Amino acid sequence: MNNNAAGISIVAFIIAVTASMAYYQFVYTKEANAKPQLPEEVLNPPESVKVSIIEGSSQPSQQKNFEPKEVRGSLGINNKIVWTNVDTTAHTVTTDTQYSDQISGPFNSIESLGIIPPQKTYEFTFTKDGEYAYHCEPHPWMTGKVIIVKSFV
Ligand SMILES: [Cu+2]
Repeated sequence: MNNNAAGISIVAFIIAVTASMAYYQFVYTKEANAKPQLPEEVLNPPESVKVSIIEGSSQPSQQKNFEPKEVRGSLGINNKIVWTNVDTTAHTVTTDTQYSDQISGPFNSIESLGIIPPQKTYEFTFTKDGEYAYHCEPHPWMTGKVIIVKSFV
């Protein structure tokens, strides 16, 4: 091997190493960061907040439907919301904004269990703070909001 060929192969080697490091940084670390590492108490909060879908909710004249209309939860404490359908009609809990949680997936009962039959519950764990407006798909006058805040413990 003459000096020229040796020089070219060293350059080729350096390019190959640089390319694989760039690949590692871009592709591998991007994938590793895709699913965030979250505290166990955020993934499985010790408490939950309860919302009732009250009797008569399928009637537009019933002003109360999701009760309470607005609920608040703290990350790591009670960022899980449980809706119980105590009406005699099936309902849904469906995001107004196509919101999909980084861990729990789409905020929409239709995605996980379909409609919520009478006496059944739907639960959703929000792993990020924010305001989440929702409604009932068959009865769009039924609206509610979940507010999730960071806990400062
Ligand atoms: Cu409904």
